[in-house]
Amino acid sequence: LDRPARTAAADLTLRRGAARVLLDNWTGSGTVPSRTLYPHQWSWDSAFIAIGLRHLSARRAQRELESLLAAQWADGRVPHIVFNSAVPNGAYFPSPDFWRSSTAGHPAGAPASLETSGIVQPPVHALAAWLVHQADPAESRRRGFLSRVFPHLTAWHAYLLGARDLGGSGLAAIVHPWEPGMDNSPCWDGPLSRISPIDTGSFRRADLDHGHPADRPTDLDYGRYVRLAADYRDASYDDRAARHAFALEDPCFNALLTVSEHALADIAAELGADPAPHRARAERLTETLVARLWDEEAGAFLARDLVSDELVRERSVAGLAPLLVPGLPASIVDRLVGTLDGPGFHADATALVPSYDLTGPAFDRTRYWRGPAWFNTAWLIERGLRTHGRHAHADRIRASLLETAGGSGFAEYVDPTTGEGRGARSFSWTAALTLDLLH
Ligand code: 9YW
Repeated sequence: LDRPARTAAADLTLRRGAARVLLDNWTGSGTVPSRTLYPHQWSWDSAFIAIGLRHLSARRAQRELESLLAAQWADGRVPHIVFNSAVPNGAYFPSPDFWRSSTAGHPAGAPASLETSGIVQPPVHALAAWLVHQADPAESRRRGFLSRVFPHLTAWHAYLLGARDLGGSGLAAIVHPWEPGMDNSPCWDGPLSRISPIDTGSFRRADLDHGHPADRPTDLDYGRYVRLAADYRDASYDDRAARHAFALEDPCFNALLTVSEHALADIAAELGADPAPHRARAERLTETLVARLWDEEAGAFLARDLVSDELVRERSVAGLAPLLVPGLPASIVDRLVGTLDGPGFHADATALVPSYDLTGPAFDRTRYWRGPAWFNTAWLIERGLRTHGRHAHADRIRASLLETAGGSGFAEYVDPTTGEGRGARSFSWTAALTLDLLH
């Protein structure tokens, strides 16, 4: 990975290319992850997109987060998809007529004026809001950005640590494989095997119009995803009434919640409010994350299955993401860095981190979250390494991310065994996080 330093001209070309993707994927109030595959607004995509967009237009980055938070439900949940009503129903499955958010009249209180999904994605939003503010504090204060988003963000975290603390441990649980943002990760294979799939003839997979079947989740996966989502919907998205046959504490989801809670403390201080409760909560989350999900033998954090109350013995990039957490014990940081450098996660062809253990039984170099390396997780690990002063290691990931993003036309993800781009191109978070690392 000893490559010549990048030139200023190469950086300029890359910056222009990334900006082009974000301009093309902007809809007027938010950004689609991909014009073809994902033509609506996705929750954690928007947070990553705002983090890059702030370098082009702080105002547009603010609007990205504001439009997402405008779809927040009364119970505090931020939906994983906000549907664009101008896009035909068949362009993405499951569509609004599946989720029925605006018509259900359920206790969770979805907005009546727009259509959303009923599940969530990882809480990167407070971190994104704080970074967006910092890009242009004067513009942020002029628009009252932080004071407007702060109540939404605190309600979001209260939902996750209230209704979604299904294990009663102080961590948030995910109730669907789409919620951690890594839908077909091998970590869910065991817990999902208990779910009887809905007949795949009863719905049409729009994703296969754009993605290659070998790169995408299988029909069996989809049958189970649809079953779980339909059951949750039929329980009116009420976390107390729902049976939740699939419920896990995911390390990446909870690490992002912890980092975002630290961001809420920073935001509170900026607004003249008391940061202490947020700081204390972030510290409690850190301790609980370690106590519940750290596994010394694996050298990684593992997901905890709340149905069996056992750790899922599969290593994925989600278990390395807690490197982001500032207060992590030094011995755990050392172990995580060792795991990143070891045979499971060190790929010769790219410094981007594979989504799943290269030596694991389910490793598949092309199938979505079962091996391919993703740009958003590379950005998280890069940031985590810097958080703990591992700058040389972070520099290698940064260089690889920039080179691969530009060389692949801002691909959705990368084959870690060849470094080749796969999936959709002109993918928004790839472009956004490229811009962020160029700054
Ligand atoms: C889906 C939009 C989303 C990402 C997820 C990724 C995929 C599948 O696409 O989700 O249909 O929602 O797994 O992380 O947010 O880019």
